[in-house]
Amino acid sequence: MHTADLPKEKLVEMYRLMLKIRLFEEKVFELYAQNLVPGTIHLYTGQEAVAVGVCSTLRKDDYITSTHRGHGHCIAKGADIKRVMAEILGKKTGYCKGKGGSMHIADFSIGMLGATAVVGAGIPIAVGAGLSVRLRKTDQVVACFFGDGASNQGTFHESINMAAVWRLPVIFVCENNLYAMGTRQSVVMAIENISDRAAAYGIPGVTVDGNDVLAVYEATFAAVERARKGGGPTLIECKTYRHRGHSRVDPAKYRPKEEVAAWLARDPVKRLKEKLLQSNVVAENMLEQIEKMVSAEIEEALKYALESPYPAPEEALEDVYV
Ligand SMILES: Cc1ncc(C[n+]2csc(CCOP(=O)(O)OP(=O)(O)O)c2C)c(N)n1
Ligand SMILES: [Mg+2]
Repeated sequence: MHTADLPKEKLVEMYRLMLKIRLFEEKVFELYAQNLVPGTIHLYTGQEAVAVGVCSTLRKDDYITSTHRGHGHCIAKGADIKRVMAEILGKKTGYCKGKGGSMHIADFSIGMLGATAVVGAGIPIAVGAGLSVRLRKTDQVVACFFGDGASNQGTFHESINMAAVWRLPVIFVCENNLYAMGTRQSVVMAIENISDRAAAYGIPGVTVDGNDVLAVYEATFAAVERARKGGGPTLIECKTYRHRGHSRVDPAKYRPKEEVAAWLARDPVKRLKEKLLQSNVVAENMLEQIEKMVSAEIEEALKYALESPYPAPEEALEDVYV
């Protein structure tokens, strides 16, 4: 589907979701500054168009796998932000009863198979889910999020090869934000476009502007259609940028000021807002109303999380695999 054909409601919903991720992450950043977040956090701020563009093409029963930078993926797939917030704050009402934290959220009821702190580890899990779809003979698809750094892991190459050979319904979504922690892509890769790697496995590979939600939507829509019909996997590289450092402890001094400024000027949330206003899809006051509603939802999630109890010490070993 061409995005010009998308109904107004769908475009507005994409904006609402991107804004929800943005404001959620900004709230989490504030909370960590107040020392309310145990463990580390990796914020998705700046990359919202990828999660929303991809997940907006999926059905509820389709699957996703996520990464250490996973809050945006969860929200875009429809997770309950009260339980996400509670998990980040280590509370008993969180998705993992407060014992997994920011990097381990899963919700099978919405097809969110899980985030993982191990870089590249979600990729074989997505292929496993794709194989399960094949064995169960359904027409579900799997979208697998991972970073540029993860694409240098063996898991990336082995998993894509297997998915390609078996033509599994997996969409490999590489969020190329140019850095793996402090390491710039050009230091560790001799190629510019990670999508070039698709050719080595005989699958389609495409690079899109990952700060343009409609470009991400269009590329994913085509890949999803192909995958549902048995046409096999696609590698989609989304060029994007994280607005903040790698994790809570990183001030990101290694990034040139001009580079940061150039990417901030291409803020995906602002770009969609401008597009909606310029094309008269919505009036400014409607967007203001959406902003108010999203802010209220986040405040409600925060209240829920703050008022929830911590898990009891004697629960520490419950739900733990040994
Ligand atoms: C197997 C493994 N190696 C190293 C790390 C430490 N580590 C955590 S995040 C990260 C960088 C990941 O970069 P990328 O895949 O580009 O994702 P981004 O953080 O940019 O979203 C590294 C090296 C890890 N968690 N797991
Ligand atoms: Mg990266």
